[in-house]
Amino acid sequence: MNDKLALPVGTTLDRFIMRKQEDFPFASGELSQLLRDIALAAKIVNREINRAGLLDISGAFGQQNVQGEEQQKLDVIANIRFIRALRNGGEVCTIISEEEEDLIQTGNKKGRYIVAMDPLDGSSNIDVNVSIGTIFSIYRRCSEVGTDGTMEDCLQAGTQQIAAGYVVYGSSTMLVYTTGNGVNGFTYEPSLGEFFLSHPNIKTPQTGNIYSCNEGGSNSFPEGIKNYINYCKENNYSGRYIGSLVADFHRNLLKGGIYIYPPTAKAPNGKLRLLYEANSLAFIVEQAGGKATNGTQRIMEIEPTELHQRCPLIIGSTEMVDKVEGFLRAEV
Ligand code: AHM
Ligand code: MG
Repeated sequence: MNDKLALPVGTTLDRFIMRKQEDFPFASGELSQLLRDIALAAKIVNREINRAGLLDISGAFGQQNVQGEEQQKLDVIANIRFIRALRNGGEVCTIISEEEEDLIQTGNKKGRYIVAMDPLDGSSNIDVNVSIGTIFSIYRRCSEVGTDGTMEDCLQAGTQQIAAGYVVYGSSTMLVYTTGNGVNGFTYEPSLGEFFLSHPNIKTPQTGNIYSCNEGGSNSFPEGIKNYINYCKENNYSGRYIGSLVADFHRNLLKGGIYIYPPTAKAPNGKLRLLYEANSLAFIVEQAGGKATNGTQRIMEIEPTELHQRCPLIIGSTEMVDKVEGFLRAEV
């Protein structure tokens, strides 16, 4: 990042986005507006989450999402809020959401962007007051402006992302995003209703001593992963697993560590979704100096074939991800 782009801690997200925009005088400003729309939806969802206990709106809604998992009420609310914000903003022609089987046309045929999102990830944690998150990726459409977005627009490889980010609703709420020029994190100040730059130019440590995976499924992990986990134990690493991808990823990004969701007997392609979980976090981790792979291939180079496709995910500090790949290679 050059100095011109460095803004002081405490800068509001709006000002930050505006100042970045000034560095690109020929850009239309639509991406800046889109990022603001996402931040607005995040504030609304944050409010809903904070009210969830009080208003008793958490708990099962009696529907299942496209993966056959029970949808929580807050998932539904977050989905509606994000879609509404993106539709009202006008920059997005088509949305892919974890909560909806088909792509969603916003009706904004002039919109130049596609958004892929998991509006509320970590749904099993909603009822128990544990951190949850929103994950998003932004792509430029390849189809002609003036029409609905197409499946081809939606099935672009992660390398084509022009922005990606997440919101973690935790002990404080943070929005972390990249537009391909480093990663910046903003902390929400609820009494002012603003996100403030708190983590400028995030760089993840090259190595660490935290490993995060659901070891309950380890009997059916690939041998290379089992061996890596043994290696972590032999070296007294810390096992940390919240079961909320955003929260696990965020901790490891700041402290150094690795998150692993391998293929298992229950989930032969892993559990996580390529388009709105793996790719988004892969773009962020790479921008922060880390690495993301499915074991054999860079996540962002996987060519998607389906909207809700899953992939194994090994993501975090570069040296740790390299180590896992080494163990996996030794397996064959
Ligand atoms: P979700 O999108 O249905 O919430 O599932 C994704 C979540 C991730 O946040 C988390 O890392 C993972 O599922 C946990 O899965 P498991 O319970 O199998 O460990
Ligand atoms: Mg999810």
